[in-house]
Amino acid sequence: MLKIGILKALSDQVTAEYYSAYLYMSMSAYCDQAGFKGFANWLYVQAQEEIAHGTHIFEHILDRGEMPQLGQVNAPPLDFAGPLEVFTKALKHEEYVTSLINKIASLARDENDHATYNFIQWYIEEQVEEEATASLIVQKIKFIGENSAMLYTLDTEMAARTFTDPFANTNTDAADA
Ligand code: OFO
Repeated sequence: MLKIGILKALSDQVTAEYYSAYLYMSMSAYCDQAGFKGFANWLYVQAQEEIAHGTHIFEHILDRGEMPQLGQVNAPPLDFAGPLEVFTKALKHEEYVTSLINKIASLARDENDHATYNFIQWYIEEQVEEEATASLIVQKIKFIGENSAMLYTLDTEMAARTFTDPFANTNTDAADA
């Protein structure tokens, strides 16, 4: 059982995580078409992570015996002015997601929902990493400036990222449980 406010907040977070995936897919598509295949890869992997984040919350709601209240996933922006704008927007987005996660933690604490409070701690840690990573990439791109050789090197480095399911060992198939 979940209190109605917590069910709503967790459900909204599923939608927010899927929007994050959509946003990163759009950014990935833009970078791909602009010739930045490494950035495109990094962002596509990020989109896969966001789907995993959303799905894990979805499963948690099911595990608590509730029906996830799935909302509409809005369309992401389709055009960007270059890698710097992409990653600046990614950082801003992650700061916004952090605020959403923090609200869930505060609500769970206020409602004495220890299970949700415990569950959301992983996301609090994750957001620290998400913001730090996006911030570092913004810094690097700013440092590179107009140097296309260095930008090419960074793009090549970003091609190395691969997807690992962060919940590979923890997911339960709630539908079969
Ligand atoms: Fe789900 O961490 Fe980014 O948004």
